[in-house]
Amino acid sequence: MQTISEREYQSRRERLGKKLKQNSLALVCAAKPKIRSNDTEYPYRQNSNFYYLCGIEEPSSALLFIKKGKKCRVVLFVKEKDATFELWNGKVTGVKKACKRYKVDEVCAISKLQSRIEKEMREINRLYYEFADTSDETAILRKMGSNVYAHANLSKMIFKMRLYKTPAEIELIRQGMQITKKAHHHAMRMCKSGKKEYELQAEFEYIFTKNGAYSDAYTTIVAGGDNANTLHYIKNDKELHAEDLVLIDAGCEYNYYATDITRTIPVGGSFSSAQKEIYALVLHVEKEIIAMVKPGILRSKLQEHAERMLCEGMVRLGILRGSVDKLLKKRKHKKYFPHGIGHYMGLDVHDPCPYKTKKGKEIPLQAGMVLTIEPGLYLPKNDHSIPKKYRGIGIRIEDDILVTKEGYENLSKEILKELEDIESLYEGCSS
Ligand SMILES: [Mn+2]
Repeated sequence: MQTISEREYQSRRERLGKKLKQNSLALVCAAKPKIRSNDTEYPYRQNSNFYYLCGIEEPSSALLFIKKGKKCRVVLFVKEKDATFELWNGKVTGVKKACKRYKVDEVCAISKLQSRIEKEMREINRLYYEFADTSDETAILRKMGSNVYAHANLSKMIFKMRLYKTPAEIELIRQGMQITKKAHHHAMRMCKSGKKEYELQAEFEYIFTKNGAYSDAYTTIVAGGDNANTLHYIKNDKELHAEDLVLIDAGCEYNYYATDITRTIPVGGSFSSAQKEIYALVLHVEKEIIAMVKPGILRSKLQEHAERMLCEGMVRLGILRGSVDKLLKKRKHKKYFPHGIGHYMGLDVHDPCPYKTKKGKEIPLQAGMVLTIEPGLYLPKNDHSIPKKYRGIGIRIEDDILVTKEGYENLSKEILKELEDIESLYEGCSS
């Protein structure tokens, strides 16, 4: 299994250190465990920014950057060895081992963080930390620095670094994609009239876990028929009907990297002619937009073009009436395609990297970025302005695209989406 090398984490920390102003402190902390109820916790998930800088999965850890003049020192704080804690919760790395394992300037016990910050702040006049961070460690820093120093939101600086994926990161996304592919194809085979949506959800969770994916990258959406017209439908508790489509938006998180794939398939194994018409339109638009991806292009151009093509298609099918230009101007098409054409993806499924510069200028796509392309059409059952045969159809098709120097690479191209391929997958499976 490929992971990110210690050398790569070190170079990320060095790059961040160079961005900090002189005489400053920057603190990035591990995520705080979250209580589910009483004394049970949600499964722990590391803070993506902290993980990006060191790959450490343990809570109660922190990175302190101390920049004096041009020199930046990185101190790692970890939980100290504690036999009682470890009896219940498993081994922790501890200071001694962390010293050997991580290429930082110094390793200290997390219990020493406060006194260390106090000491360093005698000479420091600028603080960087993640403004939204709720960890106890950041709370210490925030409290000590209140009113006295210049503050800056460290999150944004790290988000900017995360915009461009390295070959090692892309490799992890590729590995995760193999698992997500397996799960989607498995679900296509298991899909059957009379099953509950959550039964298909369970197939995804089974394949993800069985193949070593940490979890899903977001809550799986299994939306049969008209449920697909609720964009974030996650109840997944209804029965699937042979005559309906089912929209499945699901991707695993593998080694902290997300995948995000949507396929819409016929429950009964074949598309009706009305379903085919909508599907063919969405698929055509998806492919056209993917083909436009290349360095220099603006995401807003992709959005605009997708909206125009979907609007033209809807006029052709009689879903919208009037001139395409006028409909676009009045935003009439947004009723049936209300969302964005895609988003960045990485350590977070919606990677929070910047879409605009500080001055508000849109950032064009560049090699190394990863984004989803996901057009959809959502035609609610109770919308009587739509021709009857289309009512209750909701279709989205979503792939994950790497921007390359030459143009793009579709990282999920192996996950079936052609009408005939999906239908023949059912034929190949008799159960
Ligand atoms: Mn998505």
